[in-house]
Amino acid sequence: MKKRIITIISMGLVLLLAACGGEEDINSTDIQTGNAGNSEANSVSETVDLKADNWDFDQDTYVVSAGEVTINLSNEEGYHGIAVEGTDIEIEGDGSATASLEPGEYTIYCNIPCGEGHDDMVATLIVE
Ligand SMILES: [Cu+2]
Repeated sequence: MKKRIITIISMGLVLLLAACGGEEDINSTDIQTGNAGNSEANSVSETVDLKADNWDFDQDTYVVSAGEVTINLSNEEGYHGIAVEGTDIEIEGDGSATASLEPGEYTIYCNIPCGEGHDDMVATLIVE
């Protein structure tokens, strides 16, 4: 009789341990879900403030991280626009545009014939 009781108790312990193991699996799944959430938070959108005058942009080079990039254009003198070569970004006058950009070097140029210095209105957008 005693041997049977011991066998039943030890089987019960095995079941308890198995149940504990199951809970650990659930916890590790939660941690993985948490990591997935963090990686989404890393893809933060970038903003570039670009100013134009006759006939130049305020910087020769603008640097952003790859992903969602928003460009804000403001005209400080004259009436200019921008287009970023190889992307959907196009702004005429003051405004903003957003595009998802892959790493690389893009040319920013004025897309409005704005006078004698129009051809000089070129800058570089570096996406890292
Ligand atoms: Cu122009």
